[in-house]
Amino acid sequence: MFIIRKILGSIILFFSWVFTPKGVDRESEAQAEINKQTEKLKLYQFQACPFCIKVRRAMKRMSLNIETRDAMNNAEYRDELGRDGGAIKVPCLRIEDDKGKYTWMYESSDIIQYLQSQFG
Ligand SMILES: N[C@@H](CCC(=O)N[C@@H](CS)C(=O)NCC(=O)O)C(=O)O
Repeated sequence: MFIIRKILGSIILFFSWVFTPKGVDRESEAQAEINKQTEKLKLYQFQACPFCIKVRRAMKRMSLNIETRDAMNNAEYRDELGRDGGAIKVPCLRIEDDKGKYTWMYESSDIIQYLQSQFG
């Protein structure tokens, strides 16, 4: 089972790489402003998870530079996700508000909808 998942994950990653979406082009000032806003966002994810790939492709289409955190191989990020997010399930977007409070958003479709509402 592990091997099959590994192979399927690699195939999905390969096709996602071949068909990498083109990002939106912005004026450098507008992009810099968006980069500043996306510093408050962190995407907890697994590299070959199809739902995470879906979110990363949406980020690419919107040219969002959001830090990704590997919750499979990095024990610190995995612990944070389980402890503070509530479940070790990916993708999960950690959103920091102006007061430094975090909201943990699960579900790929909800994350994409949120990003589109903010930056789309
Ligand atoms: N409906 C969820 C599915 C997410 C999902 O199943 N993620 C898997 C990795 S591909 C996961 O985190 N599995 C661990 C678990 O459910 O405990 C979404 O669209 O985000």
